[in-house]
Amino acid sequence: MKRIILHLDMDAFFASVEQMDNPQLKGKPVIVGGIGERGVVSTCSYEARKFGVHSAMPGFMARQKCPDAIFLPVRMKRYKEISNKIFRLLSQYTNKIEPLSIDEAFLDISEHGKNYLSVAHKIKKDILKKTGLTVSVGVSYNKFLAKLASDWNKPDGLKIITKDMVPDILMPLTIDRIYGIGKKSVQKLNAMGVYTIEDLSKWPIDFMKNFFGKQGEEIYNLIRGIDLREVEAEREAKSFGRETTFENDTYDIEEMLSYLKGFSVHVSYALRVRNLYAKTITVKIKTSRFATHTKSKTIDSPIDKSKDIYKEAEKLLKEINLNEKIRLIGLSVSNITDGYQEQMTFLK
Ligand code: TTP
Ligand code: MG
Repeated sequence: MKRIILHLDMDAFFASVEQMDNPQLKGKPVIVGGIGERGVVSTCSYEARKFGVHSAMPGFMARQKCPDAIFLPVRMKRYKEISNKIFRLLSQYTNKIEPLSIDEAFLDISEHGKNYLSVAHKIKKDILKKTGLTVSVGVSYNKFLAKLASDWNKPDGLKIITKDMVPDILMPLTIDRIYGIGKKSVQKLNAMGVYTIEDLSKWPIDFMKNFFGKQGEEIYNLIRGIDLREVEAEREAKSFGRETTFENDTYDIEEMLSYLKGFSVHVSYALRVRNLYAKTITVKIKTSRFATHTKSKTIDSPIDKSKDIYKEAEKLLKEINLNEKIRLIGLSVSNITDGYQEQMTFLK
C-alpha cells in the first residue's frame, strides 16, 4: 500500500477512564452521564452495552435496561487530560495527525513504509502502557476504509483492509455505513430497493450524480474503495497570546503579574489542547504615552505548562524598566513545536 492511513478510536472512552481510575469498576456495567431526570448517556462500558444501553439514550431507559449499572457523572476535564496524553504520544509517530474528536484521530503513517503493522501494534501497546486504556485501530490506504476497519472488531481491535479485500468487505455493507449518506437518503434509497453497497454499485455514475448531486461522484468512488481525502493535520500555529488594556493606567507590578498569571493559563491551555509547546515567551507593555516595549526570551526546552510560562513572563516583566505608568500588558508564546520530537533530540 502506498498511502497508509490509521484510524484510532478509544474503546468506551469515558467509561474506560472511569474504570481505570477506580479499578473496582472494572468488569462492571458502568454508565457515564444519564444522571438526573432528563440526563442522557454519554457512553457506557461494554459490560453495559450487552444490556442494550448506548450513547445518547435517556438515563431512565438505561436504568430500565440495566438496573445494576453504576451511573457516574461526566468528568470532562479528566477525559481531556487523558486525551491530551494520547495525542502527545501519537505525535511521536508522525505529525500527520487529524483529530476528529476527544478519542478519535486519523494518522498518515506512510513515512513508516512497510513497517506499518508494527507501528500500529506499537501504538496500541504504548497507549495501553501509558494510560491503561485500549484503542481500536483500523489500517488501510484511505480514510474511509481505515475508519471502517477500526470499527470492525471493537474493543481492542486491529483490522487491516487491503485493496484485494475491498469488494468482499464493502459489497454486503448497508448503505448507512457510507460516509456522506444521511438518514433521509437511506430511507429514499431503501424505498427504491437499494439496501447494500452492492445494490448501489450497480448504478451508473450519471445516475449517481443525478440522485446525490455534487456528492454523487464521491460516493460512486467511495463504494469502490476510492477516497483521496488527505489526513489534514492542524495547521501549525505561529503564536498564541493575550493582552489587555487596564481600566486605569498603573504602576502596580502586582496587578500586572496577576494579569500575566491569567494569560499564562490561557496560553498554556491553547498549547495543550493542540499538543504543542513553545520556546519563546514575550511580554509586551504599552505605556501611558503609547510607547511599546517588548521583551522576549527563548529557552532550550519547549514548555506548555502555565506555571513555566508564568515563571518566564514574570522574569521578563521585572527586566523591563518601568518608569511610566502602563496602559496595556500582553503575553505571547511563539517558536511553536510539537515538543516531543524536540525533547527527544535533547535526550540523545
Ligand atoms: P465514541 O468513540 O463514539 O464512543 P466510545 O469511545 O464511548 O465507545 P466506542 O468503543 O464505541 O468507540 O465517543 C467518544 C466519547 O465521546 C464517549 O466515550 C463519550 C462521548 N460521547 C458523548 O458524550 N455522547 C455521545 O452521544 C457520543 C456518541 C459520545
Ligand atoms: Mg471511542
